[in-house]
Amino acid sequence: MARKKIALIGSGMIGGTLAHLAGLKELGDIVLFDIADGIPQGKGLDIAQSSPVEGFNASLTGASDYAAIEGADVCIVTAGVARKPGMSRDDLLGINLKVMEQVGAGIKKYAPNAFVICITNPLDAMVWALQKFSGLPKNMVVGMAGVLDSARFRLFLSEEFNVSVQDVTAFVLGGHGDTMVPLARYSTVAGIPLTDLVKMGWCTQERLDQIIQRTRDGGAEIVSLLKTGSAYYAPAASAIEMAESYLKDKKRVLPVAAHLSGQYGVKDMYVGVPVVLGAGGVERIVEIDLNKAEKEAFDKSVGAVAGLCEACINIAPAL
Ligand code: TXD
Repeated sequence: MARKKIALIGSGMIGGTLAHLAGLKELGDIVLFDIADGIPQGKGLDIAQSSPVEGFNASLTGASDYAAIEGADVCIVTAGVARKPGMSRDDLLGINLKVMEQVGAGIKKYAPNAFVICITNPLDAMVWALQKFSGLPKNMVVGMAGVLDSARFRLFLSEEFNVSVQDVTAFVLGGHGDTMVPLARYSTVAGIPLTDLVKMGWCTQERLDQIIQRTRDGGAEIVSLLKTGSAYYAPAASAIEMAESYLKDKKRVLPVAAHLSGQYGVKDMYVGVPVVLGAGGVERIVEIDLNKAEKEAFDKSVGAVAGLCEACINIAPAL
């Protein structure tokens, strides 16, 4: 069986890390693409030279021509500008929307059958625009944010409770950003909901609220430490988990930015919800009951995403 082909559109910090992880996991042959000629070629060659040492088989090539992504099974999009300190995700909107237009055209022409994972910020608006610019089926275009946000929540909880990260599951809904909705009653330690753990005295509600806030601010915390860019190891690992579920038809239940057509009362928008990811792309959207407070928080988050989509339409009326 021929190897799968993975196209990484954008070969910056996340793109390079994606290439390294995809190689180590032998997910397929990898094409790095970027407009900065030399960067994708250099990173591809460097990672390829690690393959004899690590013992993985994959071809890694770099390109600055979209023809190189022809026939890709998966495209992971990080192309654009990353946040600098003091810059919000929304500041990026205007610049990155133009990038999505080019990327969408490239994917439409050369990889119309691919499963597409968008990472570029502001995430929920960019994945929405990318789906429209590319014209690919809505179930084949998703955004990565929830896996990362819930990984951050899981790490902070595991440190608080002094238990393995493996035994902590977390559930985060809504848009990627300050309005994301971490759901305590659906997040657990070995199946015990956080709401019960508070009753059991594992931590106070106040402490849990602090952890939730730190999760919401998780991206900004890294930006303020790095000073020259945003997070890339955990975002890359999160997107690779999604790509792997598609390529191996694992049918993982993961929080992703998915196209909603009425679910959760939302129409024609991309918002973070739990979905089943398999060979059919988004095979199912998991719709859970929300209580009043959760619904309010979710609606607020959806409102923020809707505002970003409107801002996109003002810039690009064709959307
Ligand atoms: O949870 C999430 N979704 C995120 C999103 C978590 C962390 C970072 N997130 C966003 O990912 C971040 O705000 C950025 O919008 C993207 C990519 O972050 P990265 O850290 O990889 O940014 P880099 O290192 O600046 O890389 C971007 C590359 C860079 O090499 C540019 O030359 C290239 O994108 N670029 C382009 N490639 C192709 N085509 C065009 N038009 C283009 N413009 C820039």
